[in-house]
Amino acid sequence: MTSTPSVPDFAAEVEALRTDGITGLRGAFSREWVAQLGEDVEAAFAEARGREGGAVGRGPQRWYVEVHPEQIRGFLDLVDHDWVRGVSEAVLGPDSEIVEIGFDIPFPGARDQPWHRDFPMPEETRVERRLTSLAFNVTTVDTVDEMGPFEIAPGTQWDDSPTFDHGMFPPKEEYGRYEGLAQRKYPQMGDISVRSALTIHRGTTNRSHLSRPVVVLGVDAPGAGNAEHHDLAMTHGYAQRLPERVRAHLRCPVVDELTPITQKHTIEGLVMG
Ligand SMILES: O=C(O)CCC(=O)C(=O)O
Repeated sequence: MTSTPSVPDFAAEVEALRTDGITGLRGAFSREWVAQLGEDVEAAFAEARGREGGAVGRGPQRWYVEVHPEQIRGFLDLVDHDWVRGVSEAVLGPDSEIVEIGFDIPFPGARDQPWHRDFPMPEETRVERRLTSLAFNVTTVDTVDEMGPFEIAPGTQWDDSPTFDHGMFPPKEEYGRYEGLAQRKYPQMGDISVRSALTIHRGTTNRSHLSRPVVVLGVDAPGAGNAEHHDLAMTHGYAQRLPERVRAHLRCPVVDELTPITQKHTIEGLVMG
């Protein structure tokens, strides 16, 4: 009898992403690691708010900021985590590309967003039912209901209708169906989730006195084309310090000096709330 070596194949995650369009891993990082991530997010937010175009509005009291990998001390730990690497490879293939690192930050007073996906459905998904990108999320706080959790409607990554405004916003008449499907997520410090950015979702009303930052890592299959909406770059020194297995997935410019990012990935329908 031969025994099969137990190499994780991430089949459960692949299946969950095809069915629900979201899954997660509890306790992937220590609370200390997440606290440091939270510090880097706060510093990047303060820097981005201090200049024109540094943070993009995603509704009242809610912003999105894209950063460079070296602004996040835990970037290497995150992208080199076995689960992040394994799920990326299982869904997107061996040549996946890291195209985005940033964060959403809803503050007290943030309201329910319109239901949306983060970009229109690509042809590969519509025609071949193939997911060509993933969004990994890491909360920097323990989520409680008052903070206005992230809400997602499982299975809706495949929804395809010409009635979607800009290919991203389902019509208000459909809200009842999304509300019927909706699951509120309460990730705790250390948890990671992964979703298709096509799965219809929204941030909800923050009634607490705390912000609820969430880091977003965007990974594409070759040719998916999301890199053109982002401005990731790294310095020569940083690139040299990365292990080759990670550098191979970062095809961004390598520069002498980083230029602060002016946000490109504006979701017009979310700006005014
Ligand atoms: O509140 C969240 O966790 C996500 C917000 C969001 O989907 C967005 O700003 O596009």
